[in-house]
Amino acid sequence: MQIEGYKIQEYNNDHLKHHRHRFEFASSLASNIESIISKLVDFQVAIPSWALGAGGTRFGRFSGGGEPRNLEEKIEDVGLLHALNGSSGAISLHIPWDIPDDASAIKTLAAQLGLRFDAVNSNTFQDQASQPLSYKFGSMQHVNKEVRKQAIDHNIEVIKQGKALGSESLTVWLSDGSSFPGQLNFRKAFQNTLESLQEVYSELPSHWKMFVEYKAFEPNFYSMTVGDWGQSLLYATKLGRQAYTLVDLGHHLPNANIEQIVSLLLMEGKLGGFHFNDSKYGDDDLTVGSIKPYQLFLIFTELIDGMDYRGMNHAIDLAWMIDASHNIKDPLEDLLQSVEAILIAYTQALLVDKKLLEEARLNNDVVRAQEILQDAYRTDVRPIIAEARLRSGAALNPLQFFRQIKVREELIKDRGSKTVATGL
Ligand code: LRH
Ligand code: MN
Repeated sequence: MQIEGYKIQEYNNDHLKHHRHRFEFASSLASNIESIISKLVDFQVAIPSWALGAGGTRFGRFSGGGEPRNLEEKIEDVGLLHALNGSSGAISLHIPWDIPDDASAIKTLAAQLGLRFDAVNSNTFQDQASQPLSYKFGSMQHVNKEVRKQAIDHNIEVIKQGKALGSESLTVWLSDGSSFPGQLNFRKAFQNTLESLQEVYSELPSHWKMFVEYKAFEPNFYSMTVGDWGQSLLYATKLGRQAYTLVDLGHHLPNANIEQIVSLLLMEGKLGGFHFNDSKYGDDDLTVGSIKPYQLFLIFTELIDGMDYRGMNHAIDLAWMIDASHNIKDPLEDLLQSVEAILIAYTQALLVDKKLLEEARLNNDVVRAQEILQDAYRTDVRPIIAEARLRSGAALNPLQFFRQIKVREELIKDRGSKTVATGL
């Protein structure tokens, strides 16, 4: 399903007067409104190919119908999101869930929809039917060299797939670890994993990045072999300049100070990117900003501070990706809400008066520092984001327009109510 540009224009025209009124006020709150809007227009979030259908848990999966049946339809759905919000201009594929039959045809289709390919993801956390050796006891950490070689070969194959699509980065998330004390020699598991990652790293094209994604627990529940930011940083540092850590917001132990982790990883020049989502307990993969929007704002304040400290380009020097699972919401509506929450946190953080904040810190004026932060956080920046969308030809309110033109109903008519997308 494609949305004609003129339909979006018509919708925007019907809502222009109301928007102008709200934008006029919002823009009066920011001294640097034009630079904020151009940053928003450039800021693109990658959509995970594995989250375009309903997600589930071991207890159940409830499909809403009209799910993409193949990679082409997944790319069409991301194209639809991008037409609606102008900020979803990339897709992140998971191999083997999304192996293209014809990479150049897929690349052309994506380009026609204004999409590029962000990081490709390997998968050594499931046994594929054709796979000779099992990953039951891990992949790159495995005591058996043949299993490690199988995982290495898979990651090298994923790089090959990515190159054919124009991707320039590989995300390695390893489910490796142990579930019982005594099960694993932690040192050997680390050394096997590092040695295996080094073999994959040596196959990276010179301009590619490798993202080492850490996770505190699940599917192992005693130790994870890439269990926290420190371990991921150790791997990325030992691997070399093309290796970085990847921060999935749901992969931390309760109450971890993620904004401090982000600040230090940026300081070290070893932060590669994000998997945005939200959670209350574990790796819940909920809608971004739906549970802890203030934490997301604080993370973006550290991101902007750290990226400006290093002279990094906000739009392209980090990988902005969503990694969520839609158990009860419409996947496309959930993704529209997530992209909006990311842009809101980014815009609020851009409103923080960094000079005044630093002054308050130097005077140990804790109250003033909090007031400066929360003044920005308590600013309704949605009209500013809507203005950025208006200027990039997208819909003033993507979710409202998505429902108004009955996208899900159309997709169910086209694809049926029982289709199931590959993914989690
Ligand atoms: C692991 C993870 C990883 C993906 C998977 C779909 O929890 O976050 O990024 O490979 O989800
Ligand atoms: Mn992730």
